[in-house]
Amino acid sequence: MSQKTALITGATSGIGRATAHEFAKHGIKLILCGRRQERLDTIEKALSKQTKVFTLNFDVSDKNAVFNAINSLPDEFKTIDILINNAGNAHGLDPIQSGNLDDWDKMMDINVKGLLYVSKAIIPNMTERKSGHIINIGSSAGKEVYPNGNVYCGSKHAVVAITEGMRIDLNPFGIKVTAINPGLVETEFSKVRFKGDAKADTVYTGYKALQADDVAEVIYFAVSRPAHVNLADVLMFCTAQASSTIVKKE
Ligand code: NDP
Ligand code: 8X3
Repeated sequence: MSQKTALITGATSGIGRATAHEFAKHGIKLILCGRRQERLDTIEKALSKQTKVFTLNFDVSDKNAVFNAINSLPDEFKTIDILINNAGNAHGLDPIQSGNLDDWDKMMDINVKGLLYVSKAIIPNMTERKSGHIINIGSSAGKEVYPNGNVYCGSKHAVVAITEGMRIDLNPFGIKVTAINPGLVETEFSKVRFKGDAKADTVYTGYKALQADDVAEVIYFAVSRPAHVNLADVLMFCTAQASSTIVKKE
């Protein structure tokens, strides 16, 4: 693949960080985004040995911050070939009747509206060039609702629907749009969901969950297909997982 430029949101941890490493191995130029500056600095330092790296610190749910950050890109990084809309998290795991409004706002603002803002800032350059690949990180929770997952599952169902809508609308421009939907992946996801509670430690015990690298490899596979091939939608589980609620534990 000739040298392309990818922008990855949520590159400071988990799937996004693993994808940055995977892309760097293949010489893809990187724009790495997140809110934790020290982590952006560390990853930039590590990956700059392999490829050109630029970092952007912004909150995807802050509309103005998104547009200011993307408009501030230096010329060398302005042409984005690959957009990985990955930033997101679950906040809480509560029945709908006792769910927390702030948690709901965060999930909708980050997982859904944040993905839209970043896409809106980047798509015009892709349509102008009639080229590009957008990968949205959905979830098995975007395919199947599980108990107490209500709003997180709703946000990921929205990601899957928006991905389909993007694929239809961007079809005349030859832009590829892909949804990668993992099941349980051992990242900081549960630490965020349970806000530091010890419950997070039990989520990935008793079986081998997907690792962030496993997902990153599939993302690279998707972006490295020939021009006429688009992986539209991928659902991936660890072997122990059969559905959102069925996980074979030791
Ligand atoms: P992590 O918590 O490890 O990483 C989340 C990333 O998102 C971090 O880099 C974080 O960076 C960034 N992020 C969170 N909120 C914001 C925000 N408001 N603005 C900008 N960046 C933000 O989780 P994962 O790697 O697991 O999650 C990545 C994606 O994968 C999410 O969309 C998640 O829903 C999805 N997913 C996760 C699964 C899992 O089981 N782990 C399974 C299926 C899908 P920072 O804090 O520096 O801003
Ligand atoms: C993350 C996987 O099962 O916690 O999207 O919803 S799950």
